[in-house]
Amino acid sequence: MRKVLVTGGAGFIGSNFVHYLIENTDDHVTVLDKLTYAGNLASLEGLPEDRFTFVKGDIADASVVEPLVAASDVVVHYAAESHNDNSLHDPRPFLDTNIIGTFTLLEAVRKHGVRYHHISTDEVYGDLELDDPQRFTEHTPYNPSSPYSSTKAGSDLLVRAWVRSFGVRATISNCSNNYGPYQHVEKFIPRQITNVLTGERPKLYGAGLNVRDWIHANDHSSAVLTIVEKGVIGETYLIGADGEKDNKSVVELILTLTGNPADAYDHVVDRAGHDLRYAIDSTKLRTELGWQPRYQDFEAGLAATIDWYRANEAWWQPQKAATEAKYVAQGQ
Ligand code: NAD
Ligand code: TDX
Repeated sequence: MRKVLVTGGAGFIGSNFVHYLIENTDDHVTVLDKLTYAGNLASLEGLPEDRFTFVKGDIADASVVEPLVAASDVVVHYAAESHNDNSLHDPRPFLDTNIIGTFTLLEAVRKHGVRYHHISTDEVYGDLELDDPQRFTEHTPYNPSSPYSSTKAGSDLLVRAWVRSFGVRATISNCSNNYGPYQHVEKFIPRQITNVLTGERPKLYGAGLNVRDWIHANDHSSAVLTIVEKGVIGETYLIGADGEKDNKSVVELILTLTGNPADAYDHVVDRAGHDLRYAIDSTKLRTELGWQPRYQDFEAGLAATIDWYRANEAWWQPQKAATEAKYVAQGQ
Protein backbone atom coordinates (compact mmCIF):
# COMPACT_ATOMS: atom_id res chain seq x y z
CA MET A 1 0.00 0.00 0.00
CA ARG A 2 1.55 3.32 -1.12
CA LYS A 3 1.71 5.92 1.67
CA VAL A 4 0.87 9.42 0.46
CA LEU A 5 1.31 12.55 2.56
CA VAL A 6 -1.00 15.34 1.35
CA THR A 7 -0.32 18.79 2.79
CA GLY A 8 -3.25 21.20 2.83
CA GLY A 9 -5.68 18.30 2.43
CA ALA A 10 -8.41 20.11 4.39
CA GLY A 11 -8.49 22.91 1.81
CA PHE A 12 -10.39 23.10 -1.46
CA ILE A 13 -8.19 21.32 -4.00
CA GLY A 14 -6.36 19.17 -1.45
CA SER A 15 -9.61 17.69 -0.11
CA ASN A 16 -10.82 16.99 -3.65
CA PHE A 17 -7.49 15.18 -4.28
CA VAL A 18 -7.83 13.11 -1.08
CA HIS A 19 -11.32 11.96 -2.12
CA TYR A 20 -9.96 11.21 -5.61
CA LEU A 21 -7.09 9.12 -4.21
CA ILE A 22 -9.37 7.14 -1.91
CA GLU A 23 -11.77 6.42 -4.78
CA ASN A 24 -9.20 5.65 -7.47
CA THR A 25 -6.24 3.97 -5.71
CA ASP A 26 -5.44 1.65 -2.79
CA ASP A 27 -3.22 4.30 -1.19
CA HIS A 28 -3.09 5.19 2.47
CA VAL A 29 -3.46 8.97 2.79
CA THR A 30 -2.15 11.14 5.63
CA VAL A 31 -3.25 14.77 5.58
CA LEU A 32 -1.08 17.41 7.26
CA ASP A 33 -3.04 20.65 7.62
CA LYS A 34 -2.83 23.62 9.99
CA LEU A 35 -6.59 24.23 9.73
CA THR A 36 -6.28 27.94 9.02
CA TYR A 37 -9.49 29.84 8.21
CA ALA A 38 -9.34 28.01 4.83
CA GLY A 39 -9.09 24.48 6.21
CA ASN A 40 -12.26 22.56 7.03
CA LEU A 41 -12.37 19.04 8.47
CA ALA A 42 -15.94 18.70 7.20
CA SER A 43 -14.44 18.42 3.70
CA LEU A 44 -12.85 15.11 4.75
CA GLU A 45 -15.85 13.50 6.42
CA GLY A 46 -16.74 9.90 5.60
CA LEU A 47 -13.28 8.66 4.55
CA PRO A 48 -12.43 5.05 5.48
CA GLU A 49 -10.56 4.99 8.82
CA ASP A 50 -8.11 2.28 7.75
CA ARG A 51 -6.92 4.34 4.76
CA PHE A 52 -6.92 7.87 6.13
CA THR A 53 -5.13 9.75 8.94
CA PHE A 54 -5.44 13.43 9.78
CA VAL A 55 -2.63 15.39 11.49
CA LYS A 56 -3.11 18.99 12.52
CA GLY A 57 0.15 20.91 12.12
CA ASP A 58 2.18 23.58 10.35
CA ILE A 59 4.26 22.69 7.28
CA ALA A 60 6.83 25.24 8.47
CA ASP A 61 7.41 23.23 11.67
CA ALA A 62 10.22 20.75 10.95
CA SER A 63 9.49 18.73 14.10
CA VAL A 64 6.01 17.94 12.75
CA VAL A 65 7.04 17.53 9.10
CA GLU A 66 10.11 15.28 9.51
CA PRO A 67 8.52 12.12 10.98
CA LEU A 68 5.52 12.36 8.61
CA VAL A 69 7.76 12.68 5.56
CA ALA A 70 10.02 9.85 6.80
CA ALA A 71 6.98 7.55 7.00
CA SER A 72 5.73 8.39 3.46
CA ASP A 73 6.47 7.11 -0.05
CA VAL A 74 5.38 10.37 -1.70
CA VAL A 75 4.53 13.90 -0.58
CA VAL A 76 1.98 15.95 -2.55
CA HIS A 77 2.22 19.55 -1.38
CA TYR A 78 -1.00 21.61 -1.65
CA ALA A 79 -0.83 23.64 1.59
CA ALA A 80 -0.62 27.36 0.93
CA GLU A 81 -2.04 30.74 1.67
CA SER A 82 -4.03 30.87 -1.56
CA HIS A 83 -6.10 34.05 -1.84
CA ASN A 84 -4.74 37.02 -3.82
CA ASP A 85 -6.98 39.57 -2.07
CA ASN A 86 -5.71 38.46 1.37
CA SER A 87 -2.13 38.73 0.15
CA LEU A 88 -2.70 42.38 -0.74
CA HIS A 89 -3.84 43.21 2.80
CA ASP A 90 -1.53 40.98 4.89
CA PRO A 91 1.33 39.39 2.92
CA ARG A 92 3.33 37.93 5.84
CA PRO A 93 1.52 34.56 6.20
CA PHE A 94 2.13 34.02 2.47
CA LEU A 95 5.90 34.17 3.01
CA ASP A 96 5.74 31.97 6.12
CA THR A 97 3.65 29.20 4.56
CA ASN A 98 4.41 29.37 0.85
CA ILE A 99 8.16 29.99 1.12
CA ILE A 100 9.32 28.73 4.53
CA GLY A 101 6.74 25.92 4.55
CA THR A 102 7.92 24.66 1.16
CA PHE A 103 11.56 24.98 2.25
CA THR A 104 10.80 22.89 5.34
CA LEU A 105 9.18 20.13 3.24
CA LEU A 106 12.06 20.16 0.75
CA GLU A 107 14.62 19.70 3.52
CA ALA A 108 12.63 16.76 4.87
CA VAL A 109 12.23 15.01 1.49
CA ARG A 110 15.94 15.61 0.83
CA LYS A 111 16.93 14.04 4.16
CA HIS A 112 14.68 11.00 3.74
CA GLY A 113 14.89 10.53 -0.05
CA VAL A 114 11.13 10.80 -0.51
CA ARG A 115 9.42 11.55 -3.87
CA TYR A 116 7.83 15.03 -3.85
CA HIS A 117 5.19 16.67 -6.03
CA HIS A 118 4.76 20.44 -5.82
CA ILE A 119 1.37 22.03 -6.56
CA SER A 120 1.59 25.48 -8.09
CA THR A 121 -0.36 27.96 -10.15
CA ASP A 122 -0.38 29.55 -13.61
CA GLU A 123 -0.20 32.94 -11.85
CA VAL A 124 3.59 32.58 -11.60
CA TYR A 125 3.68 33.56 -15.30
CA GLY A 126 1.97 36.93 -14.79
CA ASP A 127 -0.84 37.79 -17.20
CA LEU A 128 -1.63 37.90 -20.92
CA GLU A 129 -3.36 40.50 -23.10
CA LEU A 130 -6.95 39.60 -24.01
CA ASP A 131 -6.05 39.24 -27.69
CA ASP A 132 -2.68 37.49 -27.24
CA PRO A 133 -2.82 34.31 -29.37
CA GLN A 134 -0.19 32.69 -27.12
CA ARG A 135 -0.96 30.79 -23.95
CA PHE A 136 1.36 29.96 -21.03
CA THR A 137 3.69 27.00 -21.62
CA GLU A 138 6.44 25.39 -19.53
CA HIS A 139 8.85 27.82 -21.25
CA THR A 140 7.06 31.09 -20.35
CA PRO A 141 9.28 33.28 -18.13
CA TYR A 142 8.17 33.83 -14.55
CA ASN A 143 6.59 37.28 -13.99
CA PRO A 144 4.29 37.14 -10.92
CA SER A 145 2.15 40.17 -9.99
CA SER A 146 0.86 39.75 -6.43
CA PRO A 147 2.35 38.82 -3.05
CA TYR A 148 0.50 35.49 -3.42
CA SER A 149 1.82 34.65 -6.88
CA SER A 150 5.34 35.87 -6.10
CA THR A 151 5.55 33.55 -3.09
CA LYS A 152 4.25 30.66 -5.22
CA ALA A 153 6.89 31.53 -7.85
CA GLY A 154 9.55 31.59 -5.12
CA SER A 155 8.46 28.17 -3.88
CA ASP A 156 8.64 26.72 -7.42
CA LEU A 157 12.20 28.03 -7.77
CA LEU A 158 13.18 26.45 -4.46
CA VAL A 159 11.95 23.09 -5.80
CA ARG A 160 13.99 23.47 -9.00
CA ALA A 161 17.10 24.34 -6.98
CA TRP A 162 16.63 21.36 -4.63
CA VAL A 163 16.32 19.06 -7.66
CA ARG A 164 19.47 20.37 -9.29
CA SER A 165 21.66 20.92 -6.22
CA PHE A 166 20.59 18.02 -4.02
CA GLY A 167 19.04 15.50 -6.43
CA VAL A 168 15.62 15.69 -4.78
CA ARG A 169 13.10 13.57 -6.75
CA ALA A 170 10.50 16.24 -7.46
CA THR A 171 8.00 17.30 -10.10
CA ILE A 172 6.04 20.58 -10.33
CA SER A 173 2.60 21.34 -11.78
CA ASN A 174 1.15 24.77 -12.50
CA CYS A 175 -2.62 24.66 -12.84
CA SER A 176 -5.23 27.20 -13.93
CA ASN A 177 -8.26 28.36 -11.86
CA ASN A 178 -10.16 25.49 -10.22
CA TYR A 179 -13.86 25.25 -9.47
CA GLY A 180 -16.00 22.55 -7.85
CA PRO A 181 -17.15 21.43 -4.38
CA TYR A 182 -15.45 22.46 -1.10
CA GLN A 183 -14.11 25.82 -2.39
CA HIS A 184 -14.01 28.57 0.23
CA VAL A 185 -16.67 31.30 -0.16
CA GLU A 186 -13.94 33.96 -0.44
CA LYS A 187 -13.19 32.77 -4.00
CA PHE A 188 -14.97 34.15 -7.07
CA ILE A 189 -17.37 31.36 -8.08
CA PRO A 190 -18.47 30.24 -4.56
CA ARG A 191 -18.80 33.88 -3.47
CA GLN A 192 -21.21 34.64 -6.28
CA ILE A 193 -23.19 31.38 -5.89
CA THR A 194 -23.60 31.87 -2.14
CA ASN A 195 -24.44 35.55 -2.62
CA VAL A 196 -27.31 34.51 -4.87
CA LEU A 197 -28.39 31.79 -2.40
CA THR A 198 -28.43 34.31 0.49
CA GLY A 199 -30.25 37.04 -1.46
CA GLU A 200 -27.14 39.20 -2.04
CA ARG A 201 -26.12 40.47 -5.46
CA PRO A 202 -22.94 39.04 -7.09
CA LYS A 203 -19.93 41.40 -6.99
CA LEU A 204 -17.81 41.89 -10.09
CA TYR A 205 -14.39 43.55 -9.74
CA GLY A 206 -14.06 46.45 -12.18
CA ALA A 207 -15.59 45.90 -15.62
CA GLY A 208 -15.34 42.10 -15.30
CA LEU A 209 -13.38 41.65 -18.53
CA ASN A 210 -10.61 39.65 -16.82
CA VAL A 211 -10.30 36.11 -18.15
CA ARG A 212 -9.63 32.99 -16.10
CA ASP A 213 -9.02 29.49 -17.54
CA TRP A 214 -11.41 27.27 -15.54
CA ILE A 215 -10.77 23.60 -14.76
CA HIS A 216 -12.85 21.28 -12.57
CA ALA A 217 -11.01 20.27 -9.37
CA ASN A 218 -11.52 16.61 -10.31
CA ASP A 219 -9.55 17.08 -13.53
CA HIS A 220 -6.79 18.76 -11.52
CA SER A 221 -6.72 15.68 -9.26
CA SER A 222 -6.47 13.23 -12.16
CA ALA A 223 -3.66 15.30 -13.67
CA VAL A 224 -1.69 15.35 -10.40
CA LEU A 225 -2.05 11.59 -9.93
CA THR A 226 -0.85 11.10 -13.52
CA ILE A 227 2.24 13.22 -12.83
CA VAL A 228 2.94 11.47 -9.51
CA GLU A 229 2.84 8.11 -11.29
CA LYS A 230 4.30 8.92 -14.73
CA GLY A 231 5.99 12.32 -14.50
CA VAL A 232 9.69 12.71 -15.22
CA ILE A 233 11.74 13.84 -12.21
CA GLY A 234 12.77 17.49 -12.48
CA GLU A 235 10.04 18.32 -14.98
CA THR A 236 7.27 20.93 -14.80
CA TYR A 237 3.81 20.22 -16.25
CA LEU A 238 1.11 22.81 -16.94
CA ILE A 239 -2.46 21.69 -16.17
CA GLY A 240 -5.43 23.24 -17.95
CA ALA A 241 -8.65 22.22 -19.69
CA ASP A 242 -9.18 24.98 -22.33
CA GLY A 243 -11.75 26.73 -20.13
CA GLU A 244 -11.19 30.45 -20.77
CA LYS A 245 -14.12 32.64 -19.65
CA ASP A 246 -14.36 36.32 -18.71
CA ASN A 247 -15.64 37.07 -15.20
CA LYS A 248 -18.72 38.93 -16.44
CA SER A 249 -19.88 35.90 -18.45
CA VAL A 250 -19.40 33.63 -15.42
CA VAL A 251 -21.50 35.89 -13.17
CA GLU A 252 -24.20 36.13 -15.84
CA LEU A 253 -24.24 32.34 -16.19
CA ILE A 254 -24.58 31.85 -12.40
CA LEU A 255 -27.51 34.29 -12.38
CA THR A 256 -29.19 32.60 -15.36
CA LEU A 257 -28.69 29.08 -13.97
CA THR A 258 -30.30 30.17 -10.68
CA GLY A 259 -33.31 31.73 -12.44
CA ASN A 260 -32.30 35.38 -11.98
CA PRO A 261 -31.95 38.25 -14.49
CA ALA A 262 -28.46 38.10 -16.00
CA ASP A 263 -27.74 41.73 -15.06
CA ALA A 264 -28.64 41.46 -11.33
CA TYR A 265 -25.05 42.05 -10.13
CA ASP A 266 -22.95 44.99 -8.85
CA HIS A 267 -19.64 46.33 -10.10
CA VAL A 268 -17.29 46.92 -7.14
CA VAL A 269 -13.77 48.29 -6.60
CA ASP A 270 -11.23 46.49 -8.76
CA ARG A 271 -8.39 44.39 -7.29
CA ALA A 272 -5.03 46.23 -7.10
CA GLY A 273 -2.69 44.98 -9.85
CA HIS A 274 -5.50 42.71 -11.14
CA ASP A 275 -4.10 40.19 -13.65
CA LEU A 276 -5.98 40.50 -16.94
CA ARG A 277 -5.89 37.01 -18.41
CA TYR A 278 -4.52 33.55 -17.69
CA ALA A 279 -4.50 30.78 -20.33
CA ILE A 280 -2.80 27.40 -20.20
CA ASP A 281 -1.38 25.28 -23.02
CA SER A 282 -1.35 21.77 -21.52
CA THR A 283 0.02 20.01 -24.62
CA LYS A 284 3.05 18.59 -22.76
CA LEU A 285 0.94 16.84 -20.11
CA ARG A 286 -1.47 15.50 -22.74
CA THR A 287 1.09 14.26 -25.25
CA GLU A 288 3.90 13.07 -22.94
CA LEU A 289 1.80 11.58 -20.11
CA GLY A 290 -1.50 10.89 -21.94
CA TRP A 291 -3.72 12.94 -19.60
CA GLN A 292 -7.16 14.18 -20.71
CA PRO A 293 -9.69 16.34 -18.82
CA ARG A 294 -13.17 14.87 -18.33
CA TYR A 295 -15.24 17.89 -17.25
CA GLN A 296 -15.08 20.14 -20.30
CA ASP A 297 -18.73 21.30 -20.34
CA PHE A 298 -18.30 24.39 -18.12
CA GLU A 299 -22.02 25.15 -17.93
CA ALA A 300 -22.80 21.60 -16.74
CA GLY A 301 -19.91 21.72 -14.24
CA LEU A 302 -21.06 25.10 -12.93
CA ALA A 303 -24.67 23.88 -12.59
CA ALA A 304 -23.44 20.86 -10.59
CA THR A 305 -21.34 23.17 -8.41
CA ILE A 306 -24.37 25.40 -7.76
CA ASP A 307 -26.33 22.26 -6.77
CA TRP A 308 -23.51 21.28 -4.39
CA TYR A 309 -23.58 24.67 -2.61
CA ARG A 310 -27.38 24.51 -2.45
CA ALA A 311 -27.21 21.05 -0.83
CA ASN A 312 -24.32 21.86 1.51
CA GLU A 313 -25.27 25.12 3.18
CA ALA A 314 -24.09 23.72 6.54
CA TRP A 315 -20.58 23.47 5.06
CA TRP A 316 -20.27 27.11 3.87
CA GLN A 317 -22.77 29.08 5.94
CA PRO A 318 -20.50 29.43 9.05
CA GLN A 319 -17.87 31.31 6.95
CA LYS A 320 -20.16 33.46 4.85
CA ALA A 321 -20.94 36.47 7.06
CA ALA A 322 -17.34 37.07 8.19
CA THR A 323 -16.03 36.69 4.63
CA GLU A 324 -18.54 39.21 3.26
CA ALA A 325 -17.86 41.65 6.13
CA LYS A 326 -14.18 41.66 5.15
CA TYR A 327 -15.03 42.36 1.51
CA VAL A 328 -17.48 45.14 2.40
CA ALA A 329 -14.79 46.84 4.52
CA GLN A 330 -12.57 46.84 1.39
CA GLY A 331 -15.33 48.28 -0.82
CA GLN A 332 -15.65 44.95 -2.58
P1 NAD B 1 -7.16 26.63 0.14
O1 NAD B 1 -6.86 27.99 0.69
O2 NAD B 1 -8.58 26.24 -0.09
O3 NAD B 1 -6.52 25.52 1.09
C1 NAD B 1 -5.25 25.65 1.64
C2 NAD B 1 -5.11 24.62 2.78
O4 NAD B 1 -3.78 24.71 3.29
C3 NAD B 1 -6.06 24.86 3.95
O5 NAD B 1 -6.64 23.65 4.36
C4 NAD B 1 -5.16 25.42 5.04
O6 NAD B 1 -5.60 25.13 6.36
C5 NAD B 1 -3.84 24.74 4.72
N1 NAD B 1 -2.68 25.48 5.21
C6 NAD B 1 -2.43 26.81 5.06
N2 NAD B 1 -1.26 27.12 5.67
C7 NAD B 1 -0.77 25.97 6.19
C8 NAD B 1 0.40 25.65 6.93
N3 NAD B 1 1.31 26.58 7.24
N4 NAD B 1 0.61 24.37 7.30
C9 NAD B 1 -0.31 23.40 6.99
N5 NAD B 1 -1.44 23.65 6.31
C10 NAD B 1 -1.67 24.92 5.91
O7 NAD B 1 -6.30 26.54 -1.20
P2 NAD B 1 -6.64 25.79 -2.58
O8 NAD B 1 -7.40 26.73 -3.44
O9 NAD B 1 -7.15 24.46 -2.31
O10 NAD B 1 -5.17 25.69 -3.19
C11 NAD B 1 -4.36 24.54 -2.90
C12 NAD B 1 -3.07 24.64 -3.68
O11 NAD B 1 -3.34 24.70 -5.07
C13 NAD B 1 -2.25 25.88 -3.36
O12 NAD B 1 -0.88 25.52 -3.35
C14 NAD B 1 -2.54 26.82 -4.52
O13 NAD B 1 -1.48 27.70 -4.75
C15 NAD B 1 -2.71 25.83 -5.65
N6 NAD B 1 -3.56 26.27 -6.78
C16 NAD B 1 -4.82 26.71 -6.53
C17 NAD B 1 -5.63 27.05 -7.62
C18 NAD B 1 -7.07 27.51 -7.40
O14 NAD B 1 -7.76 27.80 -8.38
N7 NAD B 1 -7.59 27.57 -6.18
C19 NAD B 1 -5.14 26.96 -8.93
C20 NAD B 1 -3.83 26.52 -9.11
C21 NAD B 1 -3.05 26.17 -8.04
O1 TDX C 1 -15.91 38.86 -5.65
C1 TDX C 1 -15.11 38.71 -6.57
N1 TDX C 1 -15.34 39.32 -7.76
C2 TDX C 1 -14.50 39.22 -8.83
O2 TDX C 1 -14.77 39.81 -9.88
C3 TDX C 1 -13.91 37.89 -6.43
C4 TDX C 1 -13.61 37.20 -5.13
C5 TDX C 1 -13.08 37.79 -7.53
N2 TDX C 1 -13.35 38.43 -8.68
C6 TDX C 1 -12.46 38.23 -9.86
C7 TDX C 1 -10.98 38.35 -9.60
C8 TDX C 1 -10.40 37.37 -10.64
O3 TDX C 1 -10.29 38.00 -11.89
O4 TDX C 1 -12.67 36.88 -10.26
C9 TDX C 1 -11.45 36.28 -10.74
C10 TDX C 1 -11.14 35.05 -9.90
O5 TDX C 1 -10.81 35.50 -8.58
P1 TDX C 1 -10.31 34.49 -7.43
O6 TDX C 1 -11.35 33.45 -7.22
O7 TDX C 1 -9.88 35.32 -6.28
O8 TDX C 1 -9.11 33.75 -8.15
P2 TDX C 1 -7.70 34.24 -8.76
O9 TDX C 1 -7.24 35.50 -8.17
O10 TDX C 1 -7.80 34.14 -10.25
O11 TDX C 1 -6.74 33.07 -8.19
C11 TDX C 1 -7.20 31.69 -8.16
O12 TDX C 1 -6.66 30.95 -9.22
C12 TDX C 1 -5.27 30.70 -9.20
C13 TDX C 1 -6.84 31.04 -6.83
O13 TDX C 1 -7.38 31.80 -5.76
C14 TDX C 1 -5.34 30.90 -6.70
O14 TDX C 1 -5.03 30.20 -5.49
C15 TDX C 1 -4.81 30.14 -7.87
O15 TDX C 1 -3.41 30.13 -7.84
